[in-house]
Amino acid sequence: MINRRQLLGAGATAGATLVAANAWGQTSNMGLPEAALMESASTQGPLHPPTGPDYQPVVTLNGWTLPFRMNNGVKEFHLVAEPVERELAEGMTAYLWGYNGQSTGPTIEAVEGDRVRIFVTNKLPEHTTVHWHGLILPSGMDGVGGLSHPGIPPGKTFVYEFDLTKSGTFMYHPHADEMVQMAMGMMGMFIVHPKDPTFMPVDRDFVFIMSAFDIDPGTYVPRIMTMTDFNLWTWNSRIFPDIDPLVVNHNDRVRVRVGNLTMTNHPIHMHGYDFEVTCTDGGWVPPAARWPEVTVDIPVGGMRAYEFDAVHLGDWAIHCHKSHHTMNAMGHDVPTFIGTDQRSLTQKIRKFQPEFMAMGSAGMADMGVMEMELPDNTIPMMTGWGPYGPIEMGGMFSVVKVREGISADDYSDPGWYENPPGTQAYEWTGKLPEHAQANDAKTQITPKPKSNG
Ligand SMILES: [Cu+2]
Repeated sequence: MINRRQLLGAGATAGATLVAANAWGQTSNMGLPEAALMESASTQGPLHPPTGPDYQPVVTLNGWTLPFRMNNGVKEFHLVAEPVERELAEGMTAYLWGYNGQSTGPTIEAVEGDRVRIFVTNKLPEHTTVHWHGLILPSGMDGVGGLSHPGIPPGKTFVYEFDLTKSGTFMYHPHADEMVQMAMGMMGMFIVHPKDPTFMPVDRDFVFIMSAFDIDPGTYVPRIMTMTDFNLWTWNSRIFPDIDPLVVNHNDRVRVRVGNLTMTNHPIHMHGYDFEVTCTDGGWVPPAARWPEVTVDIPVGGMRAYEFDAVHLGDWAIHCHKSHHTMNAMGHDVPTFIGTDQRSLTQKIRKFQPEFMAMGSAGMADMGVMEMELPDNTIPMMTGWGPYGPIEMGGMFSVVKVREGISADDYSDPGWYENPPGTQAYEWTGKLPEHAQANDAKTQITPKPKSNG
């Protein structure tokens, strides 16, 4: 993390990513707090509070927490709304709007009972506001442009100030030219920790927010008018295979908080465990009102937090269960070829284009294996390699990695899980029962037409 003055002084060197959390503590003047800036799209470790009541800080997947400073008992933050360049995955960068150098914006963390003062500087070419989704606050602080207060003009700074009356998981986003500004990636999470540190403690607390973009392969700017046909489904403006894993120590109590500011719901499914929803953006769910789940549907404009005890070692997939949301940009006009014989067509096309390869006759898994030529600035629709071959995923997919001996603040990737002997599926090479033997080497995928008469 670096502040702007240090960034300019350092000649904007890449790699100068972690300075500044306590630089603010030293800035004890009454002026505008320095706006911290993040250069990197990789997950930053938890930011333990330098002052005030202690709490277990959250870890934002492929994100970071905004530092604060104390000023006469008020927690001060500085958000800068501005155009950013965000690496969605290695090989694909998007020109988005965000906060403090990234989209999505930094996570804000504070404690129930805190008074917060949040400076918002607008470096966008049009007005903006910040709405504090789910927080209980005075009407004039609610951030609805034209209703709560005038929009923040370009180049101006507004101040929001309110008491945090309840703990929980909230979000922030513009409520001014909302369709454009949210389609461009402006959003972030707002975590209010309970005042009582013994209330529902966890060892690991992950946070991410879901957003969707429509960016044609080879281009950089999202189509802002898209209503439903998005082609990039992101967690914290990041897509598989470059969403970081959720690294967990064996037997940790784990909370995962997921916000949804896309325009459709996302059923988030986690393998290897059952879990309970313990919090919504409305507040904590009392124990008697919880039930077991393995998939939790996150509604549009909503948040769900769920918890589990990490008793099962392994590499466990976590993903949206809408299968188009675990794909990267693709042509939606690709016809279905399953069961068709493309051989004669291939011969004809190869007269004009010798490298032509027909795809899709037996499904689309070949897309995950082949290195097709792609335009600049896009990544394949199905991609990612695991220890046993192509994972054939994209978009909203990651892996929960539960291991022995991970130390408290370590979130670095431990590599792939080694399955103990005798606990992995394997090829059967013995004799098959009669009815399971194929009568032809070629598997039949379409029924033979019945003869008439
Ligand atoms: Cu989804």
